[in-house]
Amino acid sequence: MRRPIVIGNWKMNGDYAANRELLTGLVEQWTGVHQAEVAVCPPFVYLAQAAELLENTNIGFGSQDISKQASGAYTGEVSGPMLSDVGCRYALVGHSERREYHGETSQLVAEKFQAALDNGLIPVLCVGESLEDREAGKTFDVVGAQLLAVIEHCGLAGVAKGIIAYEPIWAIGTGKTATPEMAQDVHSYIREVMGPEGDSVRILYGGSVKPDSAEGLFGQKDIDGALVGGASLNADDFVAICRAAE
Ligand code: G2H
Repeated sequence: MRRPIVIGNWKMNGDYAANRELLTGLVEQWTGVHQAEVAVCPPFVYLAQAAELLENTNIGFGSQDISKQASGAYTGEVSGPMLSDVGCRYALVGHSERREYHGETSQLVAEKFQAALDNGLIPVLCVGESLEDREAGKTFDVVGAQLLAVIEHCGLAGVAKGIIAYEPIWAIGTGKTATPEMAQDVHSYIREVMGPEGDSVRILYGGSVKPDSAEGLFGQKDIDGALVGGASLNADDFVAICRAAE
């Protein structure tokens, strides 16, 4: 039995006032006992604010990235020990925006995944193909290679301690969502690559998930929740997606 989970990826958005409004709105609407696990990933500088506003609630929080190093002369980096110290439960690794705009390779992503595990964080590994890859029929090759790099570095058992997010790049922030069937095909492939460990690992879909597309996606047997960008910046929309996951 895999517990559904919905994670909001705020990307580089927010400020103290807007975050307060968003987080207090979420807390108000997500009280009580829920089947779905819910978390948000604000920018690093607002993690402490999230820690304060989410204290003693059933909403967790995590980071959007993590350094592969634990400490030292790495200007601008934020380490696993720091993220644990501030109360993070999750760390996103290998988001396509990190791979594309910051040159992150699958090897570096694998090291970041391990750094998260080493610090008691749940890594959320993002994988996904570009439109060009999809049109060339290379979706499984690309997603498989991204996943295998982490399996080789952290082992199947290591990867199974994390969460996998399938995010087709062509669906990110574009308003184009993969159809539930398209997403299901890739989720089922990911589970197959994971072998016996695949039964328990949670696989999220990400890419323009909105309240009206969530239900169809969550109806698929291998889709265990969502990594939500744009729609996670609005409390009503985000909560509607969380409810659809239950
Ligand atoms: C994909 C997703 C969140 P959005 O990047 O990781 O963003 O829902 O805005 O496409």
